[in-house]
Amino acid sequence: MFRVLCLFAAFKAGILLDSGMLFPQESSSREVKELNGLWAFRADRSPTRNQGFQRAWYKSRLAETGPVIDIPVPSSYNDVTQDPNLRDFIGWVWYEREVVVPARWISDGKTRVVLRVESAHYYSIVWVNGVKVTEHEGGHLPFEADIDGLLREDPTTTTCRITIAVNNTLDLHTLPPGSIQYMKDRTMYPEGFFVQNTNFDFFNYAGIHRSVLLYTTPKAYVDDITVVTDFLDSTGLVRYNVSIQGATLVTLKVTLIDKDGHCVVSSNDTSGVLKVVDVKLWWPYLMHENPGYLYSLEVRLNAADGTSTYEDVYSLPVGIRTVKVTKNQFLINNKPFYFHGVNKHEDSDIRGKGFDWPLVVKDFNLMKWLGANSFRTSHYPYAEEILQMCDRHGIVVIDESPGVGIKDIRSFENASLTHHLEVMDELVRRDKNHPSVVMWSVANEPAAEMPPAGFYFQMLIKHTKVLDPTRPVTFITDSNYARDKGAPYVDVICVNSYFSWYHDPGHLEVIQIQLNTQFENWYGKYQKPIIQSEYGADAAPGFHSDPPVMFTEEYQKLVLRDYHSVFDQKRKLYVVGELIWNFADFMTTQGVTRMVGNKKGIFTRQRQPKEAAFILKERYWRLANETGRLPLWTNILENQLLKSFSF
Ligand code: GCB
Repeated sequence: MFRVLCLFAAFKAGILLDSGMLFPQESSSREVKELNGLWAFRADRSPTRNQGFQRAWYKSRLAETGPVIDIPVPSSYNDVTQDPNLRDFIGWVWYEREVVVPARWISDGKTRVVLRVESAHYYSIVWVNGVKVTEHEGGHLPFEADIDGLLREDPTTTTCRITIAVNNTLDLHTLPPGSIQYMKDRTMYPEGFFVQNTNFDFFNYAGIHRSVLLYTTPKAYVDDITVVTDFLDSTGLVRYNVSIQGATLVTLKVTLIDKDGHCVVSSNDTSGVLKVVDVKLWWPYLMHENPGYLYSLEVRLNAADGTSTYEDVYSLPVGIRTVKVTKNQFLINNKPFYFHGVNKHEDSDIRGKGFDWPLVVKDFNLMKWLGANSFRTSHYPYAEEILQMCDRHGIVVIDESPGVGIKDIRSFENASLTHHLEVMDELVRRDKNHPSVVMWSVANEPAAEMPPAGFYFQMLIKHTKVLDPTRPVTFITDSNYARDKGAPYVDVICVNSYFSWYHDPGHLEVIQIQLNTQFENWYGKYQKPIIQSEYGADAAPGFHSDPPVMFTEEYQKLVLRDYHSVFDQKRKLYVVGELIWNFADFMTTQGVTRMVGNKKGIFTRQRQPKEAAFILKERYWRLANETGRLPLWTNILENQLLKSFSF
């Protein structure tokens, strides 16, 4: 009973945004039309970047107001042409695509048509047939507009022209923050010269990074579903809440279906608790023989108004699992979970941050090869398709907001905090139902020592816990424990450190002592579980030296080895995870500390292993053997692997 009450408490908190953001899905009542492919494109190169608005480029076909080029969607625009000015462009760019809308979507009067952009970086304005339908701030989360009303204004035309203007400029109150600096000294800089300054270490790729699509629902539809799960002995508990739009008089049927398609339990209420006998829990990869078990929650709605009847069907994948934190453990399904994983970026050659299925699948195969059971979405929310893969494969996720590089005191002002809270609303609204997401990270390495940081993080973390009281919240720190204003409010301490790299470069002999001190200080002060959320060293692939020097593959390996020996002592006490920086090399802005990007990947940007990858692979499989239960096929592989290493 107590557990059920807790589940109810979680629900009362709810989500503050007033509409849902369910992933678009085809069903007997819904259609999806992807608008990916080539779009017409023009960067507004006028000195003010404002010509597109002055001349209303959205009012007619883009090709009629000037030259256009082909740009693929999804993709960053930066690396697909030979034009250095487009790679480094700052300001508004314009995308346009015409689409034929099936006539029945408009003629039947019963269909809702939604235009959805999965992500466009950073600020977007959207027009349909020259009429503004929405705008959105933030580069990593989806936004939508209902457009059927507009389409019905002229039912004779089924072609609709979608224009999206996207601006990548970052200022002190955007997330991530940045600033524009104008260089006015004409003896040194050309007319109109300015730069975008940022305090984060990845290239500010821009454009429409994920799918754009049209989807339909009936006018009366399932707007949102929230599930929170628990279990008691062998009975699973799925507390659900369905919110409906477009009708008040509805009948509803909610059915939980297992992997074999059998109905497990059903209900006719819009909210309640489903009891699942002989529950199959959702387990992480390498913690159980059968990881990532998903049920499906089918919600079937029937509604009627004076003239029409409506039926809507939506199926939500549901993993039944719990997450808890004690003072020195991270528990999944009440069992200690040790994160042995990676930090990633959405980043690859040519595509930049553009979503790409072959890349996603390759990365999952590499993570599984490595024996990684988890990753952090450093430093922004990733595509929802990636979280769906995590749900299915049992890869555990620390889901991070784009709060990276908050270093200027003005970025702690109210305008920033308000936006940061909104971003957390959007993030939790999108990702709340993914069993793979086990913790929210509200920011990475903010200037936690600045006076306003305490209030800022207290607000942010409190707000996130109200949005979702069922998951722990953290923020990632690189500052000294004594200066860190956020630590008192987080559930898990996540620390980044680069001993023998940014501190005492070249001195491997400091790693063990400094890392030991780091852990003892943090745990001594806060008695909370600790994750080493970043550590690593750059290695230019193919660079070798013995004795090792920085930037060689040997040096990277030795840094890992020394960190690992301390992790092995502390993981028996209170360290609950280690995430290497980084899974793969990635692009950064140009600068003297970066040689064609950040080279701390254990894989190259083309996803080939450096020597360090093999060190990590050996370690992660050994950890999995100690802490988890491997699937049958991995035992066979593991035996082969053990034979090839001498411990
Ligand atoms: C960090 C940052 C990450 C950087 C990394 C590095 O602490 O969180 O964004 O890329 O260090 O390699 O410097």
